Amino acid sequence: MLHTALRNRSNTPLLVKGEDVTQQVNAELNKMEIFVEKVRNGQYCGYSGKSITDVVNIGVGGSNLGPQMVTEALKHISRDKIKSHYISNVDGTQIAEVLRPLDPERVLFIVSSKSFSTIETMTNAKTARQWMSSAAFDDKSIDNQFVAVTAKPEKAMADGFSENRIFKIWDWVGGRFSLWSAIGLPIALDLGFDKFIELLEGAHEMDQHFKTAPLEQNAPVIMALVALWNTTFLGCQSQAILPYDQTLHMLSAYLQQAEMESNGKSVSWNGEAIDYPTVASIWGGVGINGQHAFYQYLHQSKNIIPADFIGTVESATKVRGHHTPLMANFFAQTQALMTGVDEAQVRKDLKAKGRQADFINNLAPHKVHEGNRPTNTILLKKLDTWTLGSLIAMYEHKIFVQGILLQICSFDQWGVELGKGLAVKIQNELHHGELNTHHDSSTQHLIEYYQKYKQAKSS
Ligand code: G6Q
Repeated sequence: MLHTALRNRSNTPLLVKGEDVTQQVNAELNKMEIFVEKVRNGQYCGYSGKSITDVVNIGVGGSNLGPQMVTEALKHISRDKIKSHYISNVDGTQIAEVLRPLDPERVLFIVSSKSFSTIETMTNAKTARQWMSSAAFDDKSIDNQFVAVTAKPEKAMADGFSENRIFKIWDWVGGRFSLWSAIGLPIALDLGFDKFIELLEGAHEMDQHFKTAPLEQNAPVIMALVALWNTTFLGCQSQAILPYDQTLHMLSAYLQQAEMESNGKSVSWNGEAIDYPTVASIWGGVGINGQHAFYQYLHQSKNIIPADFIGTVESATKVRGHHTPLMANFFAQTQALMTGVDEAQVRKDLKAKGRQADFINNLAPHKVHEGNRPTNTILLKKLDTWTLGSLIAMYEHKIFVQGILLQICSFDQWGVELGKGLAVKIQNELHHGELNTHHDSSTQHLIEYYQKYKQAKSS
């Protein structure tokens, strides 16, 4: 995978099958820039001649999580010229809720799909089109309000997108590594093209670091080795991502896909079964909220959960009196997880508070924290476009190094195909009210129940 070519800001030529992809990337970036400027300047209008105020990205997985995580993280620098919205779920509730407050005269839809065949995305795109048609009364006039991002332009064209409304990505861009390409169009529309470039520059800087820094100072390499140690050697089965910065509230969801889809494998790149654990399951959430929810488990459960703590020296939004208590918790939690507190100390503290012996005997074992729970601390000066680009790129390279160490292919995702294929067949059955008998009895009965009650409801 060549996602680093998407942010190759030094413009060094990079040949793929004899073609310089840097030129292709730059050409597409130019096309994006012109489009973004037009939309943000109010020159690109909806069917009634009004400027665009809202952008709705329709896409799922890699065509959703990156742009959404980034626009959420950089809300504080968005001047709100354009508001971004995301539709990923085929559950109609999401599209209904997203579209409800929007004005069809001022919305731009981005249909974002590398394959341009993902059923969820195509279904949502069709519904968006119907919503627009019923408002505009003229199907042709709404064309401008739909653009596509895809590696299959011919499919988008067959769906009615003209060439100037198609932004290209390439087969060599993996979905979960694609936010640096035209998949990042919602980011550029939301923040402005110059900010999008800053994001790419931050990532490029990390690419250079990864390429040139000695191994013992190389952040992605160190992160990968620590992860390998914790998971493969110490047997830790999950890993928490705990940002102490509200801007990063979607980071764990983003990394969950990036790490788990890349390295959640059980055969080597030669196709041989492997007998060691690969990547831990990734989860997490904003640190402070976690403290009042699941940190109990981090501190005292029998399972050891390594965690990445990510904080900032300077707050993204200056609200007096908030950053100090936030960061005090940040430092306190990693200290507590590392040092813990033994029974002798617990007893001493209780005694100093004047507690009686019986009380101390009963309570002491419950207050013991074993400590020695591994954490990585990433302390950023400030969360801005550049640092965010660097941070994401660091995790991308960590994933790559981990894949190499584990001898697995980080860039495929066969595990998502089986269920997808079955869903197509079952959707057909549900559609026609039929039931094939090839299912296992559990699935068979569930579908029967669904069909029976659905029919009863509609009769
Ligand atoms: C990412 C995965 C996956 C993919 C989605 C959407 O690496 O392959 O999350 O991005 O399935 O695919 P399309 O972009 O083709 O619709």
